[in-house]
Amino acid sequence: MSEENNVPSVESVKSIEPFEPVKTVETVETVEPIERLVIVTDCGFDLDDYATIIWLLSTYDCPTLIITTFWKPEEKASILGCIVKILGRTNVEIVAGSGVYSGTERYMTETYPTWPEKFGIPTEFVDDDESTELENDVNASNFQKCYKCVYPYQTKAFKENYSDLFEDPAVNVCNFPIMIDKFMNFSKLNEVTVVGIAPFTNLAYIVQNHTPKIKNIITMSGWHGSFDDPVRPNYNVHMDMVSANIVFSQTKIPVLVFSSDFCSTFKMRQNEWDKFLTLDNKFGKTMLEVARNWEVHRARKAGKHYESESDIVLGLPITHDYITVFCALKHLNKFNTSGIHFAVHPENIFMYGNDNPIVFGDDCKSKELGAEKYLLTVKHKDESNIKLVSFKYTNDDENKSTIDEVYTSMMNELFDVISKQA
Ligand SMILES: [Ca+2]
Repeated sequence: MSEENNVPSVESVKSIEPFEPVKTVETVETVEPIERLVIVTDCGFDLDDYATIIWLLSTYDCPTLIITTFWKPEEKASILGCIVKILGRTNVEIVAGSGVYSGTERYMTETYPTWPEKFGIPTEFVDDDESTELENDVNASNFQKCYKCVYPYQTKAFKENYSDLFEDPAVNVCNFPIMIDKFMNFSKLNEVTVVGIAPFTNLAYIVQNHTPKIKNIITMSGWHGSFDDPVRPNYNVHMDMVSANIVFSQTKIPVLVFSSDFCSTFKMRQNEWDKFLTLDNKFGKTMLEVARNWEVHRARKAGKHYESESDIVLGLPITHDYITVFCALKHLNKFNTSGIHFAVHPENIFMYGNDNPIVFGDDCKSKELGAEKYLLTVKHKDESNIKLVSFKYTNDDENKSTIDEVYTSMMNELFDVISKQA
């Protein structure tokens, strides 16, 4: 990523002044009505972000600003530009935010020592020619080049199916000042609800620059593992822990956090997915192509051999972002929330090596392993503007029928939106 993108150095982010504490702690009781909506997304991999955005755009017709992040955010903005046009929305702006990485493998290993090796190291160093070479090789080994390849496949699917709608690029490569300008203009008159379904880099910047206009933040970025062993913060937190800390350490904006264990409890059933596999309209087929692109990546990770891409069986997709947003906006009263305090230990942000992967105890209380052994702590604190939605504090059996009911309506609503498009 070039200098012009103004990606902040880690040092400059660390030196940002903390927020002044406020006396009155606001809590999230209900998040509707929504006057204005901001969505921060890392779409381009699985179906999850697309499902969330498609549902949001078809459910709320308020002015909306979408900010993309991670690799090639400007082309992701082009994909989303297609979706906005397909859904017939006219009051949606899309801005390419910054990605997380400045492009070095060292940054990744320093900030994320517990990142599982099997996922590969996502970097910027693969050029487009190399990506193209791998495009038709279903059985390419799963190293970092393939990880990055999931995303160009999806661009290709939209470019081929919607050449009339796909603008390349839809917006110029953005930088932080432009993004913040856009955000400030967007939120000038109304308070905004921010949905964060991506790593925190862009979210941290809008929080720092425009706090008064943010009504609340809904984010899929919990704890309690299930993303993988050992127990640890989830992907979105770990991808940019410094920025996550900025969002979670402020005390002015109510934040609703959905934990990984909560999202993992909702499982798609094969019969629900089978219904999606019958989609034969252009939009439905494009979304299935997106799922196939992700499956290529999954197959490579698992070392499965396929004769061709069309032989790949589409497995049940991940829907954690969608569950978060759907439950936050429509079913929050059905689930328990718990106040928490979140803190990154600044001196330990840059942990080297993989020797001490446990970051905190499985009951979410800080574990006295010595400061050098954990990266962050999450503690219970009733009076907090950060509310965690988690099944950790409830009886799973009691929630079973609620979960089934919520999940079924969620998938039906998504299917209806996708299937009725051209
Ligand atoms: Ca996401």
